[in-house]
Amino acid sequence: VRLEAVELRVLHLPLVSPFTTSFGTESVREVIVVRARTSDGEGWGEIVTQESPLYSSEYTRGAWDVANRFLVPALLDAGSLAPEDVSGILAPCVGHRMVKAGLELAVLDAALRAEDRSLGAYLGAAVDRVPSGVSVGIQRDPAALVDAVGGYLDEGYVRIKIKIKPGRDVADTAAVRDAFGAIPLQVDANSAYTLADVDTLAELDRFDLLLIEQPLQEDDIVDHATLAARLRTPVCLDESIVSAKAAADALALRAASVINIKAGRVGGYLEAVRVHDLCREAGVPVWCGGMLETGIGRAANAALAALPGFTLPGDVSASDRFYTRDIVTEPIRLEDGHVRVPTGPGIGIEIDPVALDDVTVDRVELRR
Ligand code: OSB
Ligand code: MG
Repeated sequence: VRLEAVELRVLHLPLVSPFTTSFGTESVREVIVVRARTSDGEGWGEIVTQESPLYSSEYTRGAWDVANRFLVPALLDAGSLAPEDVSGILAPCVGHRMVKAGLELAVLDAALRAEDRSLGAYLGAAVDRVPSGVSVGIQRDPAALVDAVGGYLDEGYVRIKIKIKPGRDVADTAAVRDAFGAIPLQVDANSAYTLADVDTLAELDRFDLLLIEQPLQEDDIVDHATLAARLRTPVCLDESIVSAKAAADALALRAASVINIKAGRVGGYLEAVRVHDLCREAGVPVWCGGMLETGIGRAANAALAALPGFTLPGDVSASDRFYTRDIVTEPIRLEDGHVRVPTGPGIGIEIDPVALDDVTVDRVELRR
């Protein structure tokens, strides 16, 4: 496609309830959406950075700056390009993977729409719907957590993930196990522990968890291997897996036996497929993570999660898990514990222009 212009918008989407993790609480999702205008039509992408650099070094205003000053100009200068060219064009800029992922997705959406081909078909989706898990934030106390989890189970979510942090781990997990029995359950620490906490983390072994996600810091690969050897609960990496290379290294070092794949964190859906492929080759299960996406990223995640190596339910929940009003005309819905893989051209969503304008707080258009 020939890229003519790129529109970027910062959105502020109110959350249905505050979302608390070991690194902080979010009440409004600040996110960037990308509209690529090409000679063959337009395409949409989402840059999944958060307002503050707490989960990752990336954050929305930094993403806005690097997109405006470096990454979008590089793409506009390239002239004619295929989606597969985007990562190479952007590679001279170090890092900023979430920004690169959002830009690549917008170009990919435009190109696939022009071909009347769905993202799922392009990526290699093997199923028409994916099982839907939900990520539940830290609540006021374990009783409130049990209430929240019960609500999601009533809605039909097939797997529960609870956020933990030091002091809110064993008791919270025990409360959920006691209340609901043998449900598929996993925990996510978002890097809140160190190797000194191994005894506490080993206490979680008795709960038969599917996995513990990212107990240690992003760059603690060797420490994760040490920890994994001490736990019965499988260790899954999220923050640490920033590329297919990082995934290969983590597997080689036995730092993880499960991997969470997020397209934003690894620099795009094409790199995400490479992570999937190498894990599948190695017999390592993967699942699709989430970043409180709007309908754009949520629909794209459903397509990715439909690849055959995604053998565990992902954090691909319905739009109404986080938002009362999505920016797409058909919000992602939970149906019998599953989310449908879109079949329309490109990502398979249509933007609701009024809903989009209502949550837009900043807008810019860059032209060639
Ligand atoms: O660690 O998986 C995570 C949200 C923001 C940043 C990091 C994470 C999360 C979630 C929510 O757990 C996943 C979702 O979008 O449902
Ligand atoms: Mg995580």
